[in-house]
Amino acid sequence: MQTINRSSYFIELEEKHGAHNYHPLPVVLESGEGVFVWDVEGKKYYDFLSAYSAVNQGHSHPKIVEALVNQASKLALTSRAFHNSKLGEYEKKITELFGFDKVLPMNSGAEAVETAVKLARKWSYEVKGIPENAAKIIVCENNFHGRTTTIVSFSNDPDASNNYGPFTPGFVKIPYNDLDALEKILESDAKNIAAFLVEPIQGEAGVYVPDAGYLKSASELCKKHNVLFIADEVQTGIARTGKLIACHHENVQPDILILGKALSGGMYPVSAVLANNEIMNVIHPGQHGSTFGGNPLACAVAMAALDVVEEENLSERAEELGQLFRNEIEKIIEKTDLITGVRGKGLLNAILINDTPESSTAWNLCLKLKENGLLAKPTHGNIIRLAPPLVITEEQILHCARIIEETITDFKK
Ligand code: IF1
Repeated sequence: MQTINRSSYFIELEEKHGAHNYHPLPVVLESGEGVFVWDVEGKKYYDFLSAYSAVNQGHSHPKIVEALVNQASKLALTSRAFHNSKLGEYEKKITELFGFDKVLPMNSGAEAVETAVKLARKWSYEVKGIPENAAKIIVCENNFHGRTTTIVSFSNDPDASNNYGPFTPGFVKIPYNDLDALEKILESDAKNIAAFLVEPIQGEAGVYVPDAGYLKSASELCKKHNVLFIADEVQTGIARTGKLIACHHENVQPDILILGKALSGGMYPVSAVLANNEIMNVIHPGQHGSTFGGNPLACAVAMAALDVVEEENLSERAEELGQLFRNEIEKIIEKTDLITGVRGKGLLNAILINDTPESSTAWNLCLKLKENGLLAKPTHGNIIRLAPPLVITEEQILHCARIIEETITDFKK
């Protein structure tokens, strides 16, 4: 096959045989290592999306690949009808690392969010004493927690929810980063409120970092009103923002912690819900689970992925290199009117493009970045998320800043 046609060959196959539920950048990736990916023509790119922060440890990290291959060649799946020799070791490791009594292992992030919703509701009826079916969960405007019917029931993004009704009741939306709104609803209706579900940074909404102290004050308000504080750290967790979880920037320990994505280093779907016994012990045998949840392969991969976070000091790296990256982008902003700002924490950042969300400017800039060897994708029109694997080096950060600067300098709207 002629190399020039390989990309179009693979894209046409997806177009013809696959559901059109995505609009990918026109690039077909075939291999990856660390911060780099290669397309089917052999072109090399810096990956500045990291599969939406699932590949924090870098593509195909040798330690994680080895754990995957070794376990897969021994025992991949038993179902929870039987015990297995990896689950208990994994549960001990993850509960001690994140500081909780227990973990409920699932697979996708959305499954973990659904698990947290069910757990909070069940706790609110059986421990807090809310009348059955009366429990409410507070969520934030512009949230993204996954794509199941219940989760999109509390989304205000029409693309996520249109024509997927009827929706699951029992959710109340308040503005993000608004303590007054949270206090007001808690003071008026705490007796019927099970939990407050929040992203420590709103990723999909455009990497919105809340005011300093927001998470701390919100968790204190919840404690005051006997309402569970649930942190969805699927995207912000696992060292991405410069701490093991973003809540640790404010010394907040959530009542329920939701993890996913980089919990496996992007090697295998692994998610988790962590909580202490008062909450987790409301679940009894047969009341929740999934075929693959806690399978030995997932456990072996996740243990290796967590080892890499610790052994390679990924939290500290994200903190230092994220600051360096934002400083470099700020210098670029001084020289161009195409970018109006940069925001983020650790190595979860985004640049704001000086055009309307409806414009194709951000998309066209990403196409030019692709030509120059850097892959990124807009979120919500005029915002481009920039989130490389946390194994990136200082030299590579500086190189990427130069690629971004050159692309912007040459860019014509
Ligand atoms: C896609 C977005 C990001 C998440 C948070 C739960 C989940 C996600 C905070 C669900 C998943 C993914 C979904 C993925 C793209 C990506 C995404 F653009 F969709 F919104 F990151 F911002 N909580 N986010 O960010 O986890 O079920 O996907 O494992 O749907 O294309 P999941």
